[in-house]
This record gives sequence, C-alpha cells and structure tokens, in this order.
Amino acid sequence: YQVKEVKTKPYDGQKPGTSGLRKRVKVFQQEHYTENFVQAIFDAVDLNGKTIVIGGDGRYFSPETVQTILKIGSANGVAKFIVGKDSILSTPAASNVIRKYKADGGILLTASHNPGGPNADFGIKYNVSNGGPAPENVTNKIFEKTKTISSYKVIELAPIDLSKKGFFTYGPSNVEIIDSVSDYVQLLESIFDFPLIKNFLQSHADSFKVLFDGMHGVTGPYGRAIFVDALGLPETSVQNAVPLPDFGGGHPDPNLTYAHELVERVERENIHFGAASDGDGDRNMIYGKGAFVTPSDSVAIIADWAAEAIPYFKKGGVKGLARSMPTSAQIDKVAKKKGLECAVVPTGWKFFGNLMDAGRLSICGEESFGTGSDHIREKDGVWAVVAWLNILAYANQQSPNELIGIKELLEKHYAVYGRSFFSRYDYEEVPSVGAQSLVDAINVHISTGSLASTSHVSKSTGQKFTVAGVTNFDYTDPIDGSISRNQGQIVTFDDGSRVVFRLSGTGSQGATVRMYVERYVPASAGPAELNKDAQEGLKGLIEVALQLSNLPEFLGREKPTVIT
Ligand code: VG1
Ligand code: CO
Repeated sequence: YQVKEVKTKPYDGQKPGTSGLRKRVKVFQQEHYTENFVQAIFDAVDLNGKTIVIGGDGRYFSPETVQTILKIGSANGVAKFIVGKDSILSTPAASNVIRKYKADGGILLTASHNPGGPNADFGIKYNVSNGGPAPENVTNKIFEKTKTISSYKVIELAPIDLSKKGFFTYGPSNVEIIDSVSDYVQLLESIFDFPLIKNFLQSHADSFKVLFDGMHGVTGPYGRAIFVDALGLPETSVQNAVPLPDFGGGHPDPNLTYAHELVERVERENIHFGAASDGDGDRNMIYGKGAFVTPSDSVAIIADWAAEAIPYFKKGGVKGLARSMPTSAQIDKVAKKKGLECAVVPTGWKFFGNLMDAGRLSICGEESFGTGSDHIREKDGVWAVVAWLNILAYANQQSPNELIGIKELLEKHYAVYGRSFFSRYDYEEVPSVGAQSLVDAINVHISTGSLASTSHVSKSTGQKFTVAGVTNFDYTDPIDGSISRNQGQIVTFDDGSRVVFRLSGTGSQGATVRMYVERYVPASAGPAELNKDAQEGLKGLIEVALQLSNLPEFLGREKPTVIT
C-alpha cells in the first residue's frame, strides 16, 4: 500500500482543553486542520502495531473524521481499529471497549454537551490504554507536535462502510465494526442488581413512573436497551432517544436549563424518577417530581449506599472516594463517617484515573453532572441513573411500609449528614479580556492578602460573611507526582462557606467563567432549614460573592447564562 506524505503547516491553538480539542465544525473543516491534529496524536503516541478504538457521540462531521483517522492511522502503522457502528460509541462505552478488548488507546469524536451541526461544535479526544482521558503529559506532547508539524501520512483507499458490523481490512490494517450498545449493557448487568430493580419497577408500575431523556445525544439506544428491553419499562419511558447529528438543534446538556423538556414532563405527568444524559453520555441529571438532585449530593448518596445496595461494591468493597475541587464537600462527610479516603482533584475526569488504577478510588464525581466509578475510566451517565434506581429499589425493599422516592432519599441523607448547599453560576462566552481581569484581580488579593478578614454583609438577607483566606488550587498527583497549577481560585469564609472562581477549559469561543458557591448547614439545623431550595439557602452568599469579586463589572454581565 502506498503511504502518501502530504505537506502541511501548523495551525495555532490546537491545545486540548479539559476534555480534548473542541472547536467550531468550521474550524475543523479548514484544509489539513483535522489531519494535522490526528497526525499529532500519532506523532506523540507510538501506535505502530497497536489497536485503537474509534467512536463518538455521532455529531455532525463524525463519519468524515472516522475515515480521516483510518487513512492517517493506517499509514502510521495501526494494526487494528475497533470502530463503533455508525461512528457511535458513548464516552463511557468507548472507555469500556478500550479496557475490555485491551486496546492501546482510543480516539473519541465528541464535544460532549456542546451543540452540534455545521455551525456548532466538534471535538477530538485521545484516551489511553486504561480507558481514561489522556493525562496532561500526553495532551501537552500532542500540542507540542501540532506546533511543528510539516506533513502527515495517509493511505488513500475507498471509505469503509460504517453501518455494517463485522471484520474488514483497510490497507494493511484490520477494522472491526462493533455493535455500539451490547458490551455496555453487559457491563451494567454485571454491576447492578437488575432483578431487584425490575421487580421494584414492576410492582410499582403506577406509583413509580420513570422517564429517561437521551436529549438526541448518543445515549438513546443505550437507554432503550436498558430501561425498555432489560428492565421492562414501557416504550414511553424514554424520550429523544434517537441520536441526531445536530441533537435536534438542542443543547444536549442535562441540567435544569437545557433539559427543560424533561423537567416539564416530570412535573406535568407526576413522574417520580426522571433522568437525562448529555451528548456523549458521560453526564447525568436525576430529577423527580419536586426533587432535583445536585450532582454533588448525587455522588455522596451513591457513595453512602453503594456497599450495601450495589452488587459490584458489595463484592469488591468501596476503596476510596473522590471529587473535583469545585464539587461540594457533601461526599467528604460520607467518607469521614465510613473512614474512607476522599481525594480532591482538579476539574476533569483525567485526574481520577491514577487513583483508580492504584486501587485507592471506587466512586467519584464532579459538580458538573459527572458521576462514576472504577468500572471504567470515564464518568458515566447511564451508570449513575441505574445506580439511583438500584439504590431506590433496595431502600424500598428495606422499608416496605413507605414509598421512598428521590425526595425522601435526599431528606433522609441530609438528616444524617447535614447539607452542603451548592450552586454554580456560568457566564458563557464573555470577552476573554474581562475574564482575565477578574482572574488577575483575585490573584492580587491572593498575593497581597487584601481580602483577608474583611466582612461582607448581604443586603437582602443580612447574613455576614468574613473572609478566612483566598488561595489558588494546585494539585500534586499522589501516584505520579505530576503537578497541575492554577486550577481555580478559592475564597473561604470563617463559617466554612466558600466561593470558587474558575475559567472553563471546554469552550470553543471567547471565555467562560464559572462561579461555584457552597454553604454547609449541619443536620442539627432541622428539616425546615435543610430542605430549603438551594438558591434560597445560598442567596446571601451569592450576593456577597458577586460584590467582593466585582464579577458583573469585569464581565459586563448582570446575570449568568446558566445556573445549576
Ligand atoms: C466542564 C466541567 C468539568 C467536566 C468537563 C468535561 O469543564 O466543568 O467538570 O469534566 O466539562 O465534561 P470546564 O473546563 O468547561 O469547566 V464532558 O461531559 O465534556 O466530558
Ligand atoms: Co459529556
């Protein structure tokens, strides 16, 4: 086979962010742009004679990019490609396939929850042999290669038909096109108590209705296979379950803003258990009638019940817990009570992998609707939804005289552990200059100590907050010693409340500023205080955070674009 060398020039800005390289489709469509990045992966990681997995969320520009990877990968000596049918593999399913078939890595075509279509976003992410996102030393190396690239290699052959399962060849390489769903369903069946869940759902067919929303992302087929085929729920219990290249024009992000269709149906039809997942299937939202579960609470509750209710953890034990830094400390309370380690890592799933590989971490989560465990090395939306169903089925089996739904489970949890009220304000696509000025101003406070011990009173609630300290979050990986600096600016108050400011690393345009606020209320405060709406519980603190940071002035925005 003839390997052709194509001359090219470097493009600026091909630096992978929190989760791969994400840009507008139009950017990827520039001449040689996608090819450059793909070749840079092969230049940074030697995949000669190796096996790689290719899949993604099925968004616009995915099929073309799969062919590009086949061309370039084959010319760079890849021995075998395992490809999801129709270029589809959810991010957690891809992580599973890499691990299960002992592949050496994977290329995931996704921009996660970002909108898709010719005028929206595309993304390419490299995962390593443990099934997790490449660590920073690898992504940095890829970026370095993009800066000096002068040519890429291709083997030009007719495209492979991605709609047929089976074994094929592409020049010197083997190609296996696999079913996107079956390995993943098998995996979940080995983790959860499906008979218990099925039994509970069938015996409560009227008193416990379920609705899963695929948001026209990748999880529709997975949701149908699990909720309808395996658990026997009616076809009406899944919606938006057909993956579309543009996600039906929507924003496939499972939160209160973008999953409003689910929220409205849950409220209107009195649905007890609603859930949604994002474009690539690694995020989840749990939402029942009148009860929204914040992701920070969700992971704490799963951690609390896992060893008792979920077979995988009953068998293997819970080795340790972890969260990303901006995530609330609710899970820390669970860890403390159970005598478990609770690691705090920077934002982004790649930081959990080392702890899992070292056998120190079983369950972890991020405030950004990411929850998961060491069954794979990515966060896992459908896993989290089934975990909740498993826990609810178990809790109801233990207390047969009351119906325990989402709300009841939350209230029981707060009554034991207290509650960390948590909310995140996103200011999306603001001018980069304003965002940088905000960061700089807080850095001045950090270096001069000018905010320390100052008191701030909320006009509307009269609450007073006194600053205890301001710091930058730096992380040293306990396994490999690598250091990641400036992962968020933290303002702590003397009552234990805190506010975190962070720049997003997944945007495709301008800058996005995130502000995370958290205030802990102990169990002794009683149910009236504990079961308040989060925005009400945090009102005073949010006001103070905006005041002392001058965020609205720096960003030229009165209001955030998304509140979760
Ligand atoms: C966001 C979230 C982060 C998450 C990342 C990838 O990153 O805050 O918690 O890991 O998206 O999620 P950032 O840098 O924009 O804050 V996904 O569903 O793209 O895999
Ligand atoms: Co995602």
